[in-house]
Amino acid sequence: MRMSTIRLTMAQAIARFLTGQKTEIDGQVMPLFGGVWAIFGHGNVAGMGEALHGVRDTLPTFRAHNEQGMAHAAIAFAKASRRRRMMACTTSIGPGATNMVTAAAVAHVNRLPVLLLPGDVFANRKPDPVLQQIESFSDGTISANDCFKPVSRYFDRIARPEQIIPALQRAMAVLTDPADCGPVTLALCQDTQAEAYDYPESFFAEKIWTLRRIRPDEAELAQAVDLIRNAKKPFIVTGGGVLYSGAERALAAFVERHGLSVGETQAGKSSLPHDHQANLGAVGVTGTGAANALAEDADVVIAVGTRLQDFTTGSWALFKNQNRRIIGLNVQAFDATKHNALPLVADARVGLEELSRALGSWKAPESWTGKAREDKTRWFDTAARFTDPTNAELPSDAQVIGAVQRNSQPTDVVVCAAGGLPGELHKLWKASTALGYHLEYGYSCMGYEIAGGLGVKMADPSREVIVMVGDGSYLMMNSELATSVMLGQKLTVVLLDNRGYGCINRLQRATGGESFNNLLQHTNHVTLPDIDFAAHAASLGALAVKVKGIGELEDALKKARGAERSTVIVIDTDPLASTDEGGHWWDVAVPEVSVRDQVKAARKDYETALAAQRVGD
Ligand SMILES: Cc1ncc(C[n+]2csc(CCOP(=O)(O)OP(=O)(O)O)c2C)c(N)n1
Ligand SMILES: [Mg+2]
Repeated sequence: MRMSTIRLTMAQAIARFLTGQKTEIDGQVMPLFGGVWAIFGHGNVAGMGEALHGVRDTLPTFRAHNEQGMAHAAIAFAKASRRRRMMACTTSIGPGATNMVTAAAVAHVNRLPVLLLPGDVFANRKPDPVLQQIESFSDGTISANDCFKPVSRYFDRIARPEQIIPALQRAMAVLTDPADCGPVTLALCQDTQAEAYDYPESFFAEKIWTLRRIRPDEAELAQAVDLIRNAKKPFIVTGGGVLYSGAERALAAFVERHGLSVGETQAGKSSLPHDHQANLGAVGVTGTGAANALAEDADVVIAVGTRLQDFTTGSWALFKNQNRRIIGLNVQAFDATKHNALPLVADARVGLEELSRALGSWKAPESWTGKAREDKTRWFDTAARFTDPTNAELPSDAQVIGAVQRNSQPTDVVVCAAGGLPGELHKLWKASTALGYHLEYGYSCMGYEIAGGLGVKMADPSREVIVMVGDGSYLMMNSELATSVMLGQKLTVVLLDNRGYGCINRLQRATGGESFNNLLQHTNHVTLPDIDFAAHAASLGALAVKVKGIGELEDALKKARGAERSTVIVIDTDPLASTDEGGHWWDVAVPEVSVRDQVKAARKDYETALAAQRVGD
């Protein structure tokens, strides 16, 4: 019997294949791909453009203004969907494609799924060099899209239409695998997109993807249980993997039953409500005094679903107890074995449930648990000093955060990525519900904020999305604000204008440097910029207002909540203030020789601090 086939172009085959991919969430089957972001040009308009038009009723196409921005939106959509839904992005060849490389790195670092479909040069090479084609003098297989290779979990170049069959199957394997999850790039040669092939019908059959929950290995589980049972000072670090696994309830049950306390990474924040007694808040460089006090002393650190990046580990100087061991509960062995950790390779939810079953009625010592609770109460009092209302003309970031918090609902989502705000939010923001705190702090990519906020809103339009962004990040990328207005996806953007790169200026000072090239006043300039951000935002179609002080900010936030359209609230802030309670040393290399005395002094302090850094254990 002959296999039944359908004759399609390669691009039509991709579009059709994507419509067949489904996901099951809470018993409900829905499209796995929430849509395709597209900016057309040569290299995708004729091929992918025609194909996407053909499926527009089942797989919507969204037009953005910047390829990096649209990919940020796609990535944020996936993060806010706990990686259970995702989006694809298609670009023209050359600059359209390479504009997306930074976003690919964002998805790579944060382990988030996104399907990138940049156009590529002609497979037949006949018109070479086409407009925007780079030319290697030594390698005929290289195109600009090779830039995606180090920042993709899977990369392929499609030069024949039938190659899309194994390539898409491999793509799906990576996009839906909890351990290998990340960006997939399929570079689509322009002529091949338009070439037809007799594809087997079976290739387009509906496929329902469910979350694969890896169960722990028995020997690893037994070792982990043994270690925890003998712990006197156990401590949990909760990362993004807890949210991607939907393990919040399992985590709460685990800590309640065994009397444990939790410190949250940026990606893991909101996996327990802020007022859960076991939740000590942020841990690490931007951690709370309460979480860091325990982390420093802990003898067993149970690291759940975290990459243990330097902000979490205080550049590996935070966990000071000389006898401490780490248990790496992670779906990915690469993460589970970091720093000589005892690996417990498993899905977070299943791993916590099985650990708990095996631990039985074991509980952490009362004295240790009680200390944590006291530390937490003290920290909340300390934090309030920084977030309480003020009449100051130039409020601090923390005071703005306090105002936003007072005017938010438990289901709101706060979105941020770079600048001084992420550290302040990590320490001070009180997240009540899972996914209510959306920080891109793996790549901390300036420009993610507004575009990311758009993706978060599209993932769950029922939640209010509050984007907090610095003037620097806003200037770097704001164009998807216009897209949010165009799509009717309302955002509230709070823009903190401290007239420059405030956090880097502070870091520069802390490492002995002179204020130089960060705040606008310290730059080479003929005219000191005085940017009217409200006018700028209004020109993109948003509602916009400039407020003076915290009182006016609170009024504007109330108004923004009732608004239908994206609203930008601009407030001038103090570039020098930050929350100096809590926190931990961070390894930033200070020059060994310098003519500046301040640098010499900073170097001395740096060398002292380095002594506490643990190498490999
Ligand atoms: C794309 C990108 N470029 C550079 C950096 C390094 N960087 C981190 S924060 C920052 C300044 C951010 O300025 P702003 O958004 O105004 O926030 P502020 O520091 O003033 O709070 C810079 C340059 C980065 N994270 N991302
Ligand atoms: Mg700034």
